[in-house]
Amino acid sequence: MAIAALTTLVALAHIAVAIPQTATAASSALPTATAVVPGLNFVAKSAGKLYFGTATDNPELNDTAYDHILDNFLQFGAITPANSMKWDATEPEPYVFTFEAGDVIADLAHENGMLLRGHNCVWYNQLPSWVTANNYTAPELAAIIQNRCATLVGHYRGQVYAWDIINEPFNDNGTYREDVFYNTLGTSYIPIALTAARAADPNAKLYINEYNNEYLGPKSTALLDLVKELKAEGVPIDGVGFQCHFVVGEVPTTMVENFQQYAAIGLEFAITELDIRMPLPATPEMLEQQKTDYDTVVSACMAVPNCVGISVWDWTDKYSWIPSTYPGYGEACPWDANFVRKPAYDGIVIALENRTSVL
Ligand code: 9MR
Repeated sequence: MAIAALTTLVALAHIAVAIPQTATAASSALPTATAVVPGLNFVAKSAGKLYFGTATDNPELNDTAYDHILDNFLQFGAITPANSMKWDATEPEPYVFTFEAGDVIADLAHENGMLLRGHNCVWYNQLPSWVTANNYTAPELAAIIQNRCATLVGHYRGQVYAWDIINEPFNDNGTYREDVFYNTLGTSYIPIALTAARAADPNAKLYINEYNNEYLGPKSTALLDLVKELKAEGVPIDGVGFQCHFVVGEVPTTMVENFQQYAAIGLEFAITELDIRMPLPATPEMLEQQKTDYDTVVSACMAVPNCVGISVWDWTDKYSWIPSTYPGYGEACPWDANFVRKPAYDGIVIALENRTSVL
């Protein structure tokens, strides 16, 4: 970071410290956060991590109260577009690319001095129908993947810290997901995508991003084996993403041991999509458990130096994907729908501060 930017950060931090947090919408009896810190990214960076970040999405940016918090580098040092760099958003027709919405997020990251996490290049979901409907041959689909990764990653060359090049390639039992890519090309689609991405932006870290790989089990083993194989074959791969979409009270217990296996092969990794949902309505007890659970997950990242950063899958319940996907569940984020910090916020701070002598 440039010295000027760091000086500004420290100056802002002191201002922020001087102003105690007030809960603006504490009309309910539910507990709120009490930590008085400059922000999550500030604390994460002070603890030696590269960033504390968040996903965001273009429609949310019309909400000025939302923007006010999102744009605060003391809170968030990395941004991931939740939807606007996906295949359906960026290549709606074969070999025709649209980057307007993705550019808005890239510009936002740049203007705020935040890192950008690219998400994503190859995924079975949010695929435009042309990819699956045309019965492409293996050489045709290989060319489509190669061109997509080259064009997408090339468009954002120099702007992205890390790209989720491959998203969710495995089933929970450790077998490969039988999507159009695997069914047409076997596992060869993975090196095709990674190699094209490396050529398109040699400085971007290339990640494989997964869920249910956070704990010891067949899915994590399969991913670890894949990464070892890619490295042995000289295929570019820099990192693994652990999404961490969890349920309150059900956070896995083998995260640290699992993470250490990835560190042992020299890989960096990140918590890429953290949220911890609960059955609604929220109770003080569940919010307390959620605080413990956020602490547990962030502590697992703190315990292994190769864990470079943590991103939440949006910071506020107002825009969380959970209620529409898991009816009856919600309240998964560290800020509530009124932008009031929840006990979960304290859980994150406690985890980050336990390892630092700076603050
Ligand atoms: O947050 C995204 C949501 O707005 C979309 O409707 C959803 C559709 O697939 O994708 C969400 O993001 C997903 C991410 O890209 C990959 N991991 C799981 C995330 C939550 O579904």
